[in-house]
Amino acid sequence: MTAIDYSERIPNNVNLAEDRRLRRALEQWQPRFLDWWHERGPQGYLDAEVYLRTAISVDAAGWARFGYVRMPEYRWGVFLAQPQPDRAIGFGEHAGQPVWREVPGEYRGALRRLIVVQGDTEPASVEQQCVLGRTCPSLYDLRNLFQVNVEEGRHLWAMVYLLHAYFGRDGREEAEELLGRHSGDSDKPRILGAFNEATPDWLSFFMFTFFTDRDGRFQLASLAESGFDPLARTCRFMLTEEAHHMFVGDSGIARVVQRTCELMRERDTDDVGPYGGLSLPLLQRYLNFHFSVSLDLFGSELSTNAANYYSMGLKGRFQEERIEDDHRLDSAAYPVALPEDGEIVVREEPALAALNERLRDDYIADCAKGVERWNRVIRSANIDFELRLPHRAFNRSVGRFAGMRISPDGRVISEDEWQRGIAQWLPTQADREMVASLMQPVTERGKFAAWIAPPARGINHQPLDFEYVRLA
Ligand code: BYC
Ligand code: FE
Ligand code: FE
Repeated sequence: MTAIDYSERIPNNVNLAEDRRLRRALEQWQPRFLDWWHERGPQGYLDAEVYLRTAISVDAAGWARFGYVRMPEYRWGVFLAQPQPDRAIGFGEHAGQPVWREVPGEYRGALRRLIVVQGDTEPASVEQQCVLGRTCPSLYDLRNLFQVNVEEGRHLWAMVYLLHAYFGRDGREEAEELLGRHSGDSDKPRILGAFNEATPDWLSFFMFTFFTDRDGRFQLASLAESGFDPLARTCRFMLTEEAHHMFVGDSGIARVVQRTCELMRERDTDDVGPYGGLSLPLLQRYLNFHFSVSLDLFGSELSTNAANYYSMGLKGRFQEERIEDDHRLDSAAYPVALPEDGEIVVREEPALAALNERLRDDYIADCAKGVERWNRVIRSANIDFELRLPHRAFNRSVGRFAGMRISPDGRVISEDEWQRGIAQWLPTQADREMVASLMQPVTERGKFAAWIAPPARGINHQPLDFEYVRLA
């Protein structure tokens, strides 16, 4: 049940061999995916051999095999977590009923929309990161970038499988469109805002994997609660891959912070720019940007879409089964920060409508833990500086705070004050140029760029000077 069949053209544990129609449909989509990968995927490393992990089973223990792979030959496939026997729908109007193994007709449109939005983000991130290989700070980091990229590619496969297997013709059309929209394209952009932003440098990449992949983690966790069992099982397996993406961001920023602190102490200055480091205020500005853009991904504070997804049993709360309430929320309330008469006030709102905000709260709490880990690095260097998450209303483009002028500490401010503050709050052109100037590739084994500390340990118990990527 858990073993993955690698003798198939499309590795899978969904018995593709016995579903000829589906297999043929996916085999027709496969070359388009590969064309897309060549055109829009990692640039310049098609022949490099990369030390990647590949899923060999969906068991929690030992699902990965490590070995050298040329990325275009990576075995992208369809892997679902094992079904849970007698699983019942955990929330909403159908709570307690057996989960759906087919798409419930009345919810077809809503479900397809959720799957398409999820699927759209995966290739978008690969497109956003396609030029980073050229400026890698080490072979270790280059390998991690590519690991993230191939897994986001596989996440696209996961959603395309659902579209093909369960949505017939319009599913196939949506699967095509997932390769037809492109990040930042003015005619056919990706669906969600953050996925049309550029990821031009490695600081942005680490911030992205910390903040934006973390939205992925929370969204996938909510979808893993779904009453539509194939979606739940797909997302459960995706979450095991997502953990590594979180690690890349978390440890990446921690290593940048560590290097910055070392330079500050060595040179006895806050301004480490001239010595090839990234100053703490600059890191704070990047953090502000990526956090606020990622908060937008949760949608409006009050959303009938979110309420419907929940009542329909399609998208749950984070760790729904651990929450002790009626799992219907018909009369429950939830506190939501909202703008009112030029102020930000917290009001009790219907919990159903506030589900996006609730997930955003869970996300913010998780981000705060990561920031605290970075601050521990700063404190242990005896430096008096604290990185902070800006207020949730700062720099928002989606929801009730969209377009409002709100300072990082959560004050509603005038346009004038905003304009005066912005250069301290968000990355400036000079910051971006400074960061870009540091992005000189380092591809010698065991060597790391001067703006980032080496990691504590290698991948899969390999040493730091392991040849994580064999350049062609
Ligand atoms: N940009 O009712 P509302 C990941 C639209 S990341 C542009 O508040 P709803 C990954 C919205 O679609 C995880 N448009 O929204 C990370 C709606 O449009 P319609 C991705 C936006 O539906 C890194 C309208 O505004 N997965 O996996 O409650 C690397 C009203 O909004 C945005 C998911 O998101 C935006 N930011 O919530 C790789 C899970 N926000 O219907 C991968 C699936 C909202 O009026 N998606 N809009 O035309 C969902 O659950 C929901 O679609 C959202 C939005 C939470 C995104
Ligand atoms: Fe993903
Ligand atoms: Fe990810």
